[in-house]
Amino acid sequence: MAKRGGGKGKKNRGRKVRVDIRRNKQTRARDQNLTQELLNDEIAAEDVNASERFSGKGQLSRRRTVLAEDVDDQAVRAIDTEGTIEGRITSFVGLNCQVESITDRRVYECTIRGILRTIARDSRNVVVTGDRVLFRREGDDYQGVIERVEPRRGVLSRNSQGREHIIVANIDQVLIVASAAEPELKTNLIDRYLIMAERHEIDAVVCINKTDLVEPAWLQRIASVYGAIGYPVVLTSVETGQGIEQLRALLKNRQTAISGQSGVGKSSLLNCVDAGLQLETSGVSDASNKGRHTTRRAKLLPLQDGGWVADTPGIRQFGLWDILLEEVDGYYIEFRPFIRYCRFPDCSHTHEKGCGVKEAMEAGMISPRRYDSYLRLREDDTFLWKNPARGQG
Ligand SMILES: Nc1nc2c(ncn2[C@@H]2O[C@H](COP(=O)(O)OP(=O)(O)O)[C@@H](O)[C@H]2O)c(=O)[nH]1
Ligand SMILES: [Mg+2]
Ligand SMILES: [Zn+2]
Repeated sequence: MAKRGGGKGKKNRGRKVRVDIRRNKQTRARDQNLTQELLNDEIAAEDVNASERFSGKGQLSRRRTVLAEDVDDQAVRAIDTEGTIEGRITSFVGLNCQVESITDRRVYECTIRGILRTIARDSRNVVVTGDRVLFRREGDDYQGVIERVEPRRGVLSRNSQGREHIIVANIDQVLIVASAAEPELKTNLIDRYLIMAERHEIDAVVCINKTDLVEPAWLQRIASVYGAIGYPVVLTSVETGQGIEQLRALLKNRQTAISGQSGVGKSSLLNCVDAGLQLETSGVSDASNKGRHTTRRAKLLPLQDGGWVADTPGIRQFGLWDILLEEVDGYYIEFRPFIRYCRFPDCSHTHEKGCGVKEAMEAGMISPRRYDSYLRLREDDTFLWKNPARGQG
């Protein structure tokens, strides 16, 4: 980590940062600040000429002082911000990004400053959908170059061949869409999305669509489980219009990632919320794109009333990034108050005697359905990715 420079400088003023220059990508720790890594890499890239970089000389390690500045208490590349525009990445078209200007919502076609690409620790995460960036207008029309990526928060990522792939950044909330029927209601899937949201510390809203196809009392019972835990629940139907107004209010002025199985009605719902979107429905585009590269990239759709929605890939392609088996109990948020009553500190809440979670379930304080979902999750290893860097063998 960077050391703070002398305390004299005012906040957000340039400061000197001493950093290690290292090119060994294998040894990076998970918790290291991404931006700081970017900075480290940038110095390395500036320091090493091209022939060295491609000669495969292996690890390079030395120290150097560079200029950085603080944004939200994170160090970012110091640039001359004069003449730059604040924007938000809404999508990728080939190698170009579409960037929506924050001030006037105009869309610019931007390339990425070469240095940002060269330095990237992981070429897939240089710039991601949802990123806040500073870009400079260049050329005619609405074209520009991205100069800097601001620190990310609320990141959704997945495991792709053992490495983190960020799907979308700066998400305020995840809207988890399920359908009451056709396809049948899969609450275990809702639970998995909830775990993902908890892991990434992003708010979650549960939406159960196609209420017109089922008996209301049955659905109420299931939905109330999530309401009782503390998640907002909205029951919707594109057919009857139920819940659409409520959904529209939930999405307004927020950056929302939409998750859920193909065919549950995500596109139909969004079309109802904002008629300007005109998304393809019938789950056709989801199905035909399965496994294609394009589906990995989320796209931000600006809403007329303010805010954005990001369509994200289905959970089957969505190996959860970096969740350990022994952490899962904490992501079932209603288990948390009871874990401390377990007799064994490493209680798995499956077979142990004196288990606080099981006792709470038996006393009616935890839903048996949620407890069962927890058990099933523990059995399904494929769902969890074991990060070797965190000592899981
Ligand atoms: N009965 C009923 N069908 C719906 C509802 N919402 C969507 N559908 C249908 O479900 C199918 C899949 O919808 P789509 O929006 O493409 O789902 P997506 O794959 O999640 O985007 C389409 O045939 C829709 O007409 C609803 O509320 N009720
Ligand atoms: Mg769709
Ligand atoms: Zn226990």
